[in-house]
Amino acid sequence: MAVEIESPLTIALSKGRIFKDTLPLLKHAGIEPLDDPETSRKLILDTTHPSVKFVLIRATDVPTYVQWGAADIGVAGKDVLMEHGGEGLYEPLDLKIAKCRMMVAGHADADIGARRLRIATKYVNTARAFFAARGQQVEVIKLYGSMELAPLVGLSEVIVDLVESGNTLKANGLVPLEHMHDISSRLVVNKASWKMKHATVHALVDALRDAVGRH
Ligand code: PRT
Ligand code: MG
Repeated sequence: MAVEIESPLTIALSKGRIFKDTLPLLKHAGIEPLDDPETSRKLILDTTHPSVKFVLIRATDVPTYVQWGAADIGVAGKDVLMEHGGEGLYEPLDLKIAKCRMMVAGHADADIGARRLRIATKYVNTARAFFAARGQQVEVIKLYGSMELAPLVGLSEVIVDLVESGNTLKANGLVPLEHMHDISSRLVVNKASWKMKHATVHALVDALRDAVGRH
């Protein structure tokens, strides 16, 4: 089901699991990269389609590139999209890849209902919104990585993080305490591109929807 491309398209992807899992879906739409991003140092990859390019960026930067129109389309985790806020983006398709759960985690005896519960996370907006929705006052501490360390050294009582197998929590003596959100990766489209490149974008969304259904 090769897509008819009438307008040039830039697609923002992050290396690692999102790239790996998006590739077969894009292949179904007739689009394949000409370089392997794991071995190439290029940040812009040509594809089998002369007017389609991939830009390789940090997972958390994907919504920003698409919001500002530096990429027409991108693939980003729902965790990243919730934290970004989704301004300037349409989110037409759940690609059902890179699935995990966003959870509150900590020591098994942590009191998650405590007044002014201290939470360490890179998802500060999402964590604040979650606890505000049930009227619980919390203190949120922004971290950029290795959240599991925070309860071990007393930086926070709990963390908000992504959990897949649970092995990372377990290895650090922590347990999941509460499920917050199911996470998967979504196709996002710049709002102007959605209108100006209507035929091409819609053809690609349709082809990817078809690919998701088959995978
Ligand atoms: O790694 P980098 O700092 O460059 O950025 P990133 O971590 O945002 O990117 P990447 O590629 O690691 O993740 C991209 C997206 O994959 C995330 O935004 C999620 O939507 C999705 N995803 C799915 C995950 C996981 N599963 C996952 N398990 N992202 C991260 N993890 C981490 C989690 O943070 C924790 O440290 O894996 C660990 C837990 O895994 P388990 O299996 O031990 O539970
Ligand atoms: Mg990572």
